[in-house]
Parts: sequence; C-alpha cells; structure tokens
Amino acid sequence: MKLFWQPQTRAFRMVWMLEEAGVDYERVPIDIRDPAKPRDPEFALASPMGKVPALADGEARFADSAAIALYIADRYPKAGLAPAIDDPKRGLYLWWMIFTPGVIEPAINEKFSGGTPNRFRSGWGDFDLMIESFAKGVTPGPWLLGEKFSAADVMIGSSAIFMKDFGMLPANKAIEAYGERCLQRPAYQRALEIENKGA
Ligand SMILES: N[C@@H](CCC(=O)N[C@@H](CS)C(=O)NCC(=O)O)C(=O)O
Repeated sequence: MKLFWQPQTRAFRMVWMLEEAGVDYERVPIDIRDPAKPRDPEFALASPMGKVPALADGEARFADSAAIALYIADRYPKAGLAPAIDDPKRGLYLWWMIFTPGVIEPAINEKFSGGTPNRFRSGWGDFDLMIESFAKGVTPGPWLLGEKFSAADVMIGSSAIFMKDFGMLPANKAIEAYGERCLQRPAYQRALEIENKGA
C-alpha cells in the first residue's frame, strides 16, 4: 500500500491513521508545490485533482483523507477503528467521518477568507454552529463514540489540533481537552516523528 504524502499537509492525518491501524505501508513523497518534479505515475491515477493524501492499494487508487480513513478502517477491521456495518454507532461514525471535509473546512474557509455566512443556505451552517456541534460531539468524551477511539477521532482530532495550532479555535474547553487527548495517543506521536523527519 502506498500513501502519497507531503509533510505539513492534510496527508499527516493519514500517517496518523495508518499508525493507529498498525499496517505496513510505504510513504511516497509528492512535492505538491512543484508540479514539474517527476512524480510516481500512480499518483495521477489516484488523485485526479493532484492533491495529497492519496492511496494506492493494488488496483484501488483514490484520494481524500476521509475516503482513505474510511477505507483503512474497513479494510483492517482487527484494528477496531470503525463500528461494524450493523452496529448502531455506525451512522454517527459516518457523520463524523465527513464532518471535517463537509463542515469544518468549509466553515473555516468562509470565516477566515471573509465570506458572508448564511447558516440556513450553507450545507456547513456557519463557523459558530460548527464549533457548537463539534463541542457537543466531544462531550463527555473521551472520544466521539464514547469510550472507544475510532477513525472519526483521527479526522476530527486532527482538525481540533490544526485549529488550535493556527489560532483558529475560539476558547473552548471541551475541544481543547479533546485535542490534548488526541495529542497523547502513541500513534499520533509516531506520526509526528515521521512528519518531523520530513520527506
Ligand atoms: N479534501 C481533501 C483535501 C486535500 C488537499 O487539499 N490537499 C492539499 C494539501 S493540504 C493539496 O494537495 N494541495 C495541492 C494542490 O491543490 O495542488 C483531503 O482531505 O484529503
């Protein structure tokens, strides 16, 4: 399995995810900032938009961190990172799996690029509604689904940490404490070591 990756990007989430899953994979660096640099030809097949992260696993080739996290969690059920198809928690899990690309990122983008919010028209609501829903989701915790950590915590936890690091997180004890719990995960710490070594 190849993870197309560049440090300091959303690909970090998938290094964390793969470390949580404990599976073997190869990291293939892609310089997204210099399209002239030669790239593994499989990357273009996996990522039509030229974005990282992307994954190649045999004939399966695709991109997007939420899609990759869903795939890994289902493909390696022994890692216990997703509720089973017939588990009542599966629906909530799926909701959180798409909350980062579908709600958090558009809401952040709108707020910090000076867009005009429209809670009712926009599928992501607005920044304040996103933060309110985020905080409710991580309360009481420790994880989104309760006692059991899941792939959804990789997606949402990385957003909590990103917002805090970039000064985008309004004072919010529940989200901050949740981000701290994510930081303490041994798999997160391993991913950070990998990230810090660079491509
Ligand atoms: N929704 C995608 C977003 C991926 C994305 O925007 N990746 C950025 C890096 S953080 C990228 O590859 N940008 C390079 C480009 O657009 O050419 C995901 O979560 O994987």
